[in-house]
Amino acid sequence: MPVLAFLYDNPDYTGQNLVIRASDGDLGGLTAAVSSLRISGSGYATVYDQPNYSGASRVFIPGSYSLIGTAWDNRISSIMLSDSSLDPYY
Ligand SMILES: [Ca+2]
Repeated sequence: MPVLAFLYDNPDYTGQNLVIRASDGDLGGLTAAVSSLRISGSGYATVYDQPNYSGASRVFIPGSYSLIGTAWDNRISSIMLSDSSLDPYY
């Protein structure tokens, strides 16, 4: 299955949300607002704290993540999806 990302404005996968089916360099109203996310499918997502895949980055493998209390709460500004079964850490 292709990798998908579900981004949420609020904790616990609530609030304004976006389904990301392809890499997106500008999250619009969710820019610097994402507080929880889910990644599904085969692959991984790389998030960036600046638009257009720039700035600091972090990789998320499939799973559910709360960003509250982490350095990435309200910080994601763009996201790149990678369809791959390869582990991004190797
Ligand atoms: Ca938020």
